[in-house]
Amino acid sequence: MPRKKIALIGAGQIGGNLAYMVAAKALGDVVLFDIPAAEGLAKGKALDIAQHLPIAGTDAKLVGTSSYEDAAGADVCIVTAGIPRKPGMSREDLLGTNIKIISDVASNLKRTCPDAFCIVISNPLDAMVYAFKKITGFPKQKVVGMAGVLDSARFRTFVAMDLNVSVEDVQAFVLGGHGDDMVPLVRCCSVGGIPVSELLPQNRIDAIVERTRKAGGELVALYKTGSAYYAPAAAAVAMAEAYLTDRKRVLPCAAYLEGEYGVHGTYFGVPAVIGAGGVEKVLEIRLTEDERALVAKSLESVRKTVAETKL
Ligand code: A3D
Repeated sequence: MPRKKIALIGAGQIGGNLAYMVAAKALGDVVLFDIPAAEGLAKGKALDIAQHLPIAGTDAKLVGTSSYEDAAGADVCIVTAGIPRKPGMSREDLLGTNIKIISDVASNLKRTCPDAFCIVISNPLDAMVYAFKKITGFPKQKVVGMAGVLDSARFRTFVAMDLNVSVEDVQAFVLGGHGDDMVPLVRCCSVGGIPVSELLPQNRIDAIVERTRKAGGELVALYKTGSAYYAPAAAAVAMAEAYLTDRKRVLPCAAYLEGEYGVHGTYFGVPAVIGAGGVEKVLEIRLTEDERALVAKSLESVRKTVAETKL
């Protein structure tokens, strides 16, 4: 069986880490694409990562390129093309620049990778994945946004840090758009099967929820020159792996909704089953009145940003 081909569009901070993780896990061969001005960066990272494989003990072919023809026929495309936030910026501030970049990427992938499972990471996430789907016309099962896996991992990390327990034993998920009004669902967070509310007082839970919502900004303030990249790359790799291995993992991600959670024609963060069919199913849960109000607020923010794409 030939090795799978994974095209990474954008060879910046997340793109480089994606290439590293995909190759180290031997998920497939890697095409690391960037614009001609950054072709050296793409070629350099591809070569550098290839040289670590004899030590890692895995095989993958890596190509750095600025030609979409090298990405042709990819099984998975992961899109990180676009500028990241700098201190003081909101994700929405990126829209004007990144919508042009996503339009360019989408029209090229439509031509070269019509059968790929496409994971969009560029911000503002919910609007960029919407634009990508609109321009490519790819089916909703094949276009998904990465945000929920990362936001949920952040929530899990903060709970584990507070309780001094293994991250592996903390389960949680975050619903809604990838903005500061995302909805970490405390009711669904458990530690070794025990509801987190049994283990932490409300004020500490509230602080964790707030830190989760602002976790992206916390890293932007620390890095100063850009945003998070290790955890975002790992989150997208988990999604790609679920697709390539048909694992049917339940992963929160930005899925195109057609009635689920009462949402029509918008990408929104929900728990989804990812397997060989792509986004195979959206899992719906009943929300409390308070949760519904928070989700409605998040949806309003997503709709406002999507409207600005004018698509
Ligand atoms: P960065 O290191 O700047 O890499 C972006 C790369 O995109 C650069 O190498 C650019 O040259 C390249 N690029 C620009 N225009 C094009 C184009 N037309 N075609 C192909 N490549 C192009 O940024 P990064 O990797 O840190 O972040 C990438 C994106 O991910 C940003 O928009 C971030 O805001 C976003 N991001 C999203 C999350 C989510 O959870 C959704 C988390 C972190 C970052």
